[in-house]
Amino acid sequence: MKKILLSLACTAMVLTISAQTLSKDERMQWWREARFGMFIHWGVYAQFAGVYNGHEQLKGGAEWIMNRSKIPVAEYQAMAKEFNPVKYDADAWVRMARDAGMKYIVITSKHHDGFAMFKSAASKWNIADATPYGKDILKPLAAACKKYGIKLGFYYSQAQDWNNPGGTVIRKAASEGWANPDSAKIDAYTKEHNGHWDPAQETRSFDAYINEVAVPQVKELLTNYGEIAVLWWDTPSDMTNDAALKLQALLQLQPQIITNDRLKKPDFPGDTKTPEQKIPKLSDLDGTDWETCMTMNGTWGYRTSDNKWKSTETLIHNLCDIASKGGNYLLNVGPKPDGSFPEQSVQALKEIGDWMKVNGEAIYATKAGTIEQPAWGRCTQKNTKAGTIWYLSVFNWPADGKLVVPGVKATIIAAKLLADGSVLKTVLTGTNLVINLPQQAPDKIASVIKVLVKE
Ligand code: JFZ
Repeated sequence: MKKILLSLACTAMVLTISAQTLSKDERMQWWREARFGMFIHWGVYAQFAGVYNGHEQLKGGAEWIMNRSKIPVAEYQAMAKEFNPVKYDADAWVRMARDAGMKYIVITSKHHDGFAMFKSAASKWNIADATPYGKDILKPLAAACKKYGIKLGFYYSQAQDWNNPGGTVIRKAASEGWANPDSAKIDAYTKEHNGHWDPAQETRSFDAYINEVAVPQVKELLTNYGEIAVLWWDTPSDMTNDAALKLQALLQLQPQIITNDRLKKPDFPGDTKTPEQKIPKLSDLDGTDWETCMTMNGTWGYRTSDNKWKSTETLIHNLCDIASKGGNYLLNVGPKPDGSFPEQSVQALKEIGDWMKVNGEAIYATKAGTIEQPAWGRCTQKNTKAGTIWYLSVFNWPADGKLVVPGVKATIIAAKLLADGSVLKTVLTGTNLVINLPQQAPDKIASVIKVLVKE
């Protein structure tokens, strides 16, 4: 008996010690090498798809429709009865991410509408209990991620919750939803009620919401789905220190987990900064790990009318730009209510994947390039035993066949085209390196030149 107790105590000690001894660098290693991930925004809002009672949502992402359009709680919850994503195929989703060259997925386990995409004992407002689909979405996703070696992260809206009473609301004008004739009246009400527009949202205190919904749900998320790589908090509106401390303490359930900077500002910086819809300028960077999240069109959640799709060229150039500054790219997909990805997203993912298969070496496990923002493209680099490798991603292939790399203070050992390994002639004059290129760019979006140098 004593022996068993002793060995139990030892195991517990080893577990605690290993949790404590995971340094930030150790936790961040896979993430810093990954460089590219998939964001997924999916929930009951997909069923609205940007339209409430025939009114197109006027402003904001489609996942905000309940707040923008001031949809009453009962009406919004009735929509869950229509949510039946029979085409949901977690295995296919993860394969699409993997084939695009993405190394991790972050999915909205609960967005601001408070709808849990998992079976939850803390609130009936969840996919298993409130929809005809009746099944946990995250379970098969976790299994598929494990199968394909893709890391899985959960987005969780910890403060804003428009359906579970006691959650907070970022107040928006009713007229931003649609031309509701009652907008002025609604706005007067939300002003008096800390943003809430329906009395059903206020039948519990914020502290009680944290204790009865957020804490138990985050516990569920960190207990029932195996290893969780990322906890992606969002919109810490009216967060309290008490709530943030309680939620943060739960992260001990997953000692290797990485968190972002949106739990509560400024005292809970997390591990990563999260520039949204923009790529930071070099002068904005301070050495903190960062990840740009971005939509492929203009909305996070699915919206039928949104056709502002970014070109594959823009998406690949963004990825190169972000890698050249040492950041990660978290690119969003907003699945349809039936569980399929929009065709445009499927196509873009496929095209990015084709590029990554040839050129991924210029992205994964690279660091920011010392050659900053040349006119023709972007640069990353990697240290190897043989020297430093520069990856020059050329967006604008020079018509005269001479690529000029300015400010070079290294010895050039060899230069090659990454696509086919063909050797390129180089001439270094002062600090100007000229690389002689073939007439034709191997890739019309971005062609990578690999240069081995001694710095
Ligand atoms: C938030 C969400 O509200 C949005 O729906 C989406 O999930 C996105 C990834 O994150 O959007 C924000 C959050 C913060 C700011 C703007 C949009 N902000 O601080 O300006």
